Amino acid sequence: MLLSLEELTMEEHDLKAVAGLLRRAKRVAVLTGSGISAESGIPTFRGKDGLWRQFRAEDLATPEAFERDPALVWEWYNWRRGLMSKVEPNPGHKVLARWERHFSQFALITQNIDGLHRRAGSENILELHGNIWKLRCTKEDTVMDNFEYPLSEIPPRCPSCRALLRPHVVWFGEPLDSTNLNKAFLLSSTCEVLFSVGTSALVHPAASLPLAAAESGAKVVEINPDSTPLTSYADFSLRGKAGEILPLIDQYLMMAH
Ligand code: BV8
Repeated sequence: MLLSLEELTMEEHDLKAVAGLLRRAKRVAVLTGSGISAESGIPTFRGKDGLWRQFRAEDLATPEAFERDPALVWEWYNWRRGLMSKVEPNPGHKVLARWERHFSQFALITQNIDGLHRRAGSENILELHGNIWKLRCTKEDTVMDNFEYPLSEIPPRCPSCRALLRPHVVWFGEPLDSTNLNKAFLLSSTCEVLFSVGTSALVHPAASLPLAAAESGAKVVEINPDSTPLTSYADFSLRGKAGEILPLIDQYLMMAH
């Protein structure tokens, strides 16, 4: 998409203004959604390629779907694991990993379960919706790492009690871990700048975090090629791809140092 000179100037002005905010900030929070992994090659939920066979995420990422047909749900997660095991973190993930070491207080809060932030070098990550590389016993509630792809058994069973294992993720209709959620709201309400990157801002309660930041007086920066319900609340709405915009902001930020 070619920007006109005027749009480019405006865009550059916003990028420099955001870098200026960051230069003065000590407490920065970032909320990411599936859009930050799009340039790595992972389809977003609501984009044109968000379908799997004829299903939508909302059809499969539910306890009812798992109850009804655990093998089908596991085939979807196994397919997604296959995708995620073949892709790499992109420049957007890598900038956020660097910012974790650059700012004195930096919070990375993600809705994504793909593990790409950790592979990019981020260490302190709040995974609000869990992680596709962890399984949980449906009987004992024990959580175990499992990086195996493809899974040797579908649906996988607990090595100790043989009960069904489920993905250690939060499905629609399931509550988020309250400790994680409370921490995410505290970090969002006490930061000076909050970025909302690659999320359609439709899934709650994560979508309320940027609003909590705005209400607490933080500056909110949205990075998304499209507008979202958050756009009208954001101080800056940078229309573009996370893998391109985050490195540009980072360049302006580093120029001043
Ligand atoms: C709960 C894990 C309560 C699983 C996920 C009506 C109104 C409000 C809320 C509800 C409602 N009806 C139901 C609800 C609640 C529901 C909800 O919000 N539903 C939505 C659909 C309306 N929420 C829940 O059920 C939550 N739990 O509320 O519990 C409760 C309390 C007590 C007791 C019992 C229950 C649980 C929600 C968690 C669901 N799990 N994932 C898995 O992944 O398999 S959500 C799933 O969606 C992913 O985590 C994903 O990250 C997340 C959000 O979607 P996005 O990340 O935003 O992805 P999306 O495709 O939508 O958007 C991508 C964006 O990126 C787009 O804007 C696009 O333009 C942009 N983009 C594209 N390319 C790029 C880009 N941006 C930047 N760069 C690019 N290159």
